Amino acid sequence: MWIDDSASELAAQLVQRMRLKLLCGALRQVTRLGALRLKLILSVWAVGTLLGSLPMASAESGPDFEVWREACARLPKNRVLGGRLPPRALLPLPRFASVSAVLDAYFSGATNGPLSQTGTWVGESPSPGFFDVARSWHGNPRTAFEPFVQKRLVPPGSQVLLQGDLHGDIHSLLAVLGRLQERGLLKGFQITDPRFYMAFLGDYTDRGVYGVEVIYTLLRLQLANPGRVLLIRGNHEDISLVSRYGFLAEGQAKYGADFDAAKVVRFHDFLPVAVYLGTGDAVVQLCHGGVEPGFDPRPLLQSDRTNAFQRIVELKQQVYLATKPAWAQNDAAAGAEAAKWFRDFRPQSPISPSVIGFMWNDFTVFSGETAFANNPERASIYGKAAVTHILQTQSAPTTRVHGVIRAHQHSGVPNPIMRRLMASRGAFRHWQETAEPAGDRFEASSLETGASRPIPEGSVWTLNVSPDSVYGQGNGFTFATVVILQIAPAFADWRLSMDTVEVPVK
Ligand SMILES: [Mn+2]
Repeated sequence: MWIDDSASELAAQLVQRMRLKLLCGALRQVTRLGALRLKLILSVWAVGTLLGSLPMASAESGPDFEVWREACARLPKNRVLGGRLPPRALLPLPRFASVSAVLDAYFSGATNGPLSQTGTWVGESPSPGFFDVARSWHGNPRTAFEPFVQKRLVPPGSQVLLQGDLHGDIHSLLAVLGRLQERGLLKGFQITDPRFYMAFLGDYTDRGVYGVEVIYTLLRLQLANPGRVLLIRGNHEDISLVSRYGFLAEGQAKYGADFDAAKVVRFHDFLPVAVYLGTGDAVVQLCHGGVEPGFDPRPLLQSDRTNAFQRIVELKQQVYLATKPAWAQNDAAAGAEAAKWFRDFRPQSPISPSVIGFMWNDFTVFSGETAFANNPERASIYGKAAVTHILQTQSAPTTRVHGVIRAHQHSGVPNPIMRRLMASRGAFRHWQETAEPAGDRFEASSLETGASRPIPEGSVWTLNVSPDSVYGQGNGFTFATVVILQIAPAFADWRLSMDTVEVPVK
């Protein structure tokens, strides 16, 4: 893989340096009480100006939704900033303490809630170090890296918002939440309809400069609605990515020595890398990247709990290939590639010794493409025959995995999948065409674009990335997609409902 262990070593050193800076910063401030007092007065003034007279006392009582939305509305768009930071005076969270407070509340929920209860883990439970937020797998003191997946069954008749990559785009997130307010599904941060849930598919930060504000908003939503807001771990929920693609730099620029990078990235470890979501005997796989042939979720799917977890202790991709799946036999090139790249391993990080497919993998666009290929710059690309087989082998007699809904596969320049994402109003179902039409001139009218779409057996859906981003700029789109999964008693009646909301990007 193009990112190796040295990247996470580097990231660990970075966190160590930040901790040292934090300590030095605290010492300096003791000797600069006067300056500190001035800073405090300015901060209070900024909070008071931007957030009305509301105090930021605790995570639960932070600014209410409308105040928060107004403060964020003043922020210049990512497209205008082009990577620069907004003026400090406009920051809706002038002090890191506000971010820290929601993280504390989040950690309290993660370490005392369902994740820590006996019986909720199928197979091996996490080690005690998993719940010790002062440790991490990349820091000191060190704990093991322990990724996991979740099964979540909800009552039939439930609706689930699904949101693709946000990448530091607070304006699009708030536009989507605004639409949910109009539709009466949300009131402020509070879900009003007992049958409504929300699932965010990862890549919350990096590339856009409002990662802090995005995470803060997501955590406020989750804290206000325990068990109803699912945050899934994308490939950017990894210290080796956020240290390279902008988020740690954003935090440092906004908060200086106050920014506790180790604390912020520790929240990644409590996010499942996939959620099997559904009702009765039917689920779909929600994740950021793609399928992971080395994982066997059947123990989890067979458990009689409606909310349960299973660790990814070991991935056995070669063991899967040894079952001689037909796709690897019928498609010799795909079989040879798989034999070359598949391996059995215990994940030491999201990317080593190889990537976790749920976080990283992609899918072919056309049904006529090969069943398996490897992109050494990124991850693996799975075709229809391979996905059909993998979902079948990963289904349990009691619970069938009917399809995959994910995000991740975006480009800053128009390419086959980006053009189809635009034409499909931000939710593209793979394999609708067998091949790219001659001359690269596909007919948008040949694609599904309806406001309510059935979910064929074994289908894979990619959701678009938010528009106030290099992706929106490069592909010329300005809409965010509001996707709601309608869960009926019978899977054949499930629907994906699509709505778009314009995001002013100037
Ligand atoms: Mn991604």
